[in-house]
Amino acid sequence: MSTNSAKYSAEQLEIPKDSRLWSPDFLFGTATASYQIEGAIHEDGRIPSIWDTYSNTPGMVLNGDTGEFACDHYHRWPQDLEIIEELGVQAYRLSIAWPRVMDAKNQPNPKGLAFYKRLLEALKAKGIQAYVTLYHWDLPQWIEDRGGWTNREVVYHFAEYADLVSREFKGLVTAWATLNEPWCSAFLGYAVGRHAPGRQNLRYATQAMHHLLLAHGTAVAILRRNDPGAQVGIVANVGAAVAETPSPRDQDAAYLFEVQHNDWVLDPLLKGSYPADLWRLWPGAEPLVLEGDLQTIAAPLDFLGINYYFRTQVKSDGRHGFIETDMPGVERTQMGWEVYPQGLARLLKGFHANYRNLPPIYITENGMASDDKVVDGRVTDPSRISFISRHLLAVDDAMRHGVDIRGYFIWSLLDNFEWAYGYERRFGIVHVDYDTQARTWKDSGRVVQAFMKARPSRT
Ligand code: IFM
Repeated sequence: MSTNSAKYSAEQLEIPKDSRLWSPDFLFGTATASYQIEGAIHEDGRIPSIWDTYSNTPGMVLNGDTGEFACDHYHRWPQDLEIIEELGVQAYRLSIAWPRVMDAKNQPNPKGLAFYKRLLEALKAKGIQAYVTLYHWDLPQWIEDRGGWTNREVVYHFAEYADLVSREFKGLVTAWATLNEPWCSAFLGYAVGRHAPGRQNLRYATQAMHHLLLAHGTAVAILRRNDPGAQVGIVANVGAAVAETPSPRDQDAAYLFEVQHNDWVLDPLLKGSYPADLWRLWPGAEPLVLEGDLQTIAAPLDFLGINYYFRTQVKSDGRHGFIETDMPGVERTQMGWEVYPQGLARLLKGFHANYRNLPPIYITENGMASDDKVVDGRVTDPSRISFISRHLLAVDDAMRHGVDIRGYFIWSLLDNFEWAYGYERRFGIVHVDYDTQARTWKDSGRVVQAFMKARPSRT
């Protein structure tokens, strides 16, 4: 039995009283993704995804972990939704597993669709808004066998998928995000092979990015047509860089890092062109772009989701690129990532200044991993409370400088399958014991709950 008598209060987040974060119009939520939590990979007609293949390939994922069981959310979702309700946040960001809702001929799988229908209806009944991502990295393996994101044909398959789910779930979704973090899908998946499908060719990566963005733009029109009451957007991960020295070459290296991580995705979406400096970094790696593609990609958005985690120090590689360098002594998370909330504020202000048509922003992911343990029914995670607090202050800072930010989602609701790092890295505000599937609230979850309780409710 727990002897946890700790007290939690909203003040622990140290949000100034005049901050918009206190307003009930500012949306708070928490986020997950299908492959990271669902498990049940062989049930109800789900077909294999690239992450099943990748994680079952020896040496690809730490400790040989796979998403086979994960948090068993496929069976335990009612309990998990109760946790979200108890947390008191207004929104839940989840993703649909394409290989669960369509078969290997890209035809509907009624059982898979029924799972998400039940879940979305239960969220609605609880008054929790659903922010739904179509693609959070679990590409059906049969599509990868035909070239995956490097084959333009994937755009048509994705369009069919977007059409199906937006017809099926019309009216249950507040906001659709087409893709989560296309940079990771393209660069980590196709250039460096640290994510599924584990390919290693820069030219594949740039072509994959082009098809990801084209699939996004194509889906935007479909989602709007099928579910006109929902918002439509996309989620991008962004990175902040700092140069190791003030030398012009190192400064340029830091600039190129951000071109590669941020502008590669945001420029086509918001300006309708790829950043010219990307080809200075990667000469000759331009994708094949057909007439009209960039116009499709730059379809107007209702919102832009921004995921931010850390800053990276770089220096010139002596040629036309950059290399990452160590920053001894800085505060880091269990991932080894630097804790640097100022980077989030700087990037948001920069996007606001650089993109004329920047849509309203949601911070769709922010959070940290720590090696959390349950001791006497309690998980003490002061570093996560401080992390969330400082990043909320960065959001507040950006809003005070005119950036239109509408909400903030904590990554993640639960500890889960952290891709190449398996189950060792714990991002949840709720702890998961993978042997028993017991959920234990961490102190951070309780503090967020206290903050939500202390906010005035909308009248
Ligand atoms: O767990 C991931 C998530 O799937 C995508 N954004 C980053 C998180 C932490 O690495």
